[in-house]
Amino acid sequence: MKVDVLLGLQWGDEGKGKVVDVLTPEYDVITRFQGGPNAGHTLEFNSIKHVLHNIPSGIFHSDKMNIIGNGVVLDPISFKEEVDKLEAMGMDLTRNLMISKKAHLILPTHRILDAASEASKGKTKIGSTLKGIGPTYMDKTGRNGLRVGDILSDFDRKYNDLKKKHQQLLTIYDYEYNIAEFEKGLAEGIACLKKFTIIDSEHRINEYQRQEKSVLAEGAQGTLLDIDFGSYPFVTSSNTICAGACTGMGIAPNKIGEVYGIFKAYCTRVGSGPFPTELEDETGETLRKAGHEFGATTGRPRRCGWLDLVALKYAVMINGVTQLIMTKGDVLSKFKTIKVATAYKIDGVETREFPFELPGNMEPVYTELPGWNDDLTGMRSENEFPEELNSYIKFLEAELEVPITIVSVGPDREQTIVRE
Ligand code: 2SA
Ligand code: GDP
Ligand code: MG
Repeated sequence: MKVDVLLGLQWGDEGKGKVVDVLTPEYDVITRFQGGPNAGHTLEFNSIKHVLHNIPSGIFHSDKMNIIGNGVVLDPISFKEEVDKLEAMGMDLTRNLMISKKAHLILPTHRILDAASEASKGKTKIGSTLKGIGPTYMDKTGRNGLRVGDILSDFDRKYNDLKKKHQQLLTIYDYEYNIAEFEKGLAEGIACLKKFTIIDSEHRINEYQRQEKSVLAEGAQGTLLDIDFGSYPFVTSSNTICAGACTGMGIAPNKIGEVYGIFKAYCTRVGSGPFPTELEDETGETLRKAGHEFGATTGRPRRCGWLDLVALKYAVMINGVTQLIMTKGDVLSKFKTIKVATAYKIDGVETREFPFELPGNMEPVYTELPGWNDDLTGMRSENEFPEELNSYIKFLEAELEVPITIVSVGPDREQTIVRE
């Protein structure tokens, strides 16, 4: 059985957590393959909202196995906080969560390096979540990092050696920090990690395949934040695209099955960097309010804008998307007409190809479509969809050449419609 992948096609926060939770009953195993506690994946059921950062969104289904893969960067302190919260609700995570030995550890000094680097950049900062993601992946590719498997022997010595290196690196920054503050909870975090089954996850996942068990891989962030193909340098430090699922789990490309690409019916971005269809006006504010567009990890207001088909087509291409999932169409109910960017105008020349750089003087070329001015949140079947929503969906399917098979009309599990 092949591994299906669900990933974000925009700048993250498309609703991955919600939809992975909804799809989990169809799978045996749910995995995370990249990113770390920068992610905030929200899911809602029985009127309770949960936000996950490190743990796969299949965790609320106690009969399903969840795996944190080798491509993930894991902060023992943040991980323990998340485990504590879930265990306080009566869950026993040690039964259905396993962790790869090869996942890299985010250490307190990685978080300090992240903060120092961002502070040194001033106005040109990336707008990182300050979770230590960049410095941890730098240590991974620089071949200095510590991995989860390292906690099993002589961890204190390894940690202190790397900490010394980091302290030397920090001297290049004019940045004051109190290391003891950042280290609070580290020992407890490491002890918490040790409660879990730490595995050679690539062997386990391939073994699941041989046993015909189904696996769903859950992406974090989004394609436009990918380290290779996103709006560099305003990106995260991992491969958020489908290929990242192969390297982040040890799965061969020919083992990938469905690629679910998830997108919002409009666009958001949190952090710095270009955003061609951004609306820095009342319309953007209306979207932010109606869509509750605030960072699920940091609480930062998300920048909002119209749907960008140039970027979305690029994301569909890079990921080989086989099925599209559209979320938050309900948020657009506020609008009489809805705009969609179908091209960019750069120096007077129109292009439909996502360019190397997104220059400040570029203008999106919009197509305007009629809005639906109808509350979608109570709808449970596509037969109830207003004609204008059907037209919007048809327009997107024709442009993207991939079917939209799931439409989400609210944050709750129940507010999910599978199209026939
Ligand atoms: P980092 O921390 O080094 O990965 O930041 C680099 C850029 O990646 C962006 N990024 C995100 N964008 C959207 N959502 C993310 N998760 C949180 C959420 C974000 C939050 O679910 O809302 O709470 O602010 C996420 N994580 C990283 C980040 O904004 C930088 O632009
Ligand atoms: P993720 O990072 O992709 O998992 O997304 P986030 O959890 O960061 O952000 C998505 C937000 O939209 C969360 O607050 C979800 O509860 C919410 N959400 C998901 N799908 C829908 C939807 O179809 N409609 C509305 N109104 N909210 C949604
Ligand atoms: Mg999020």
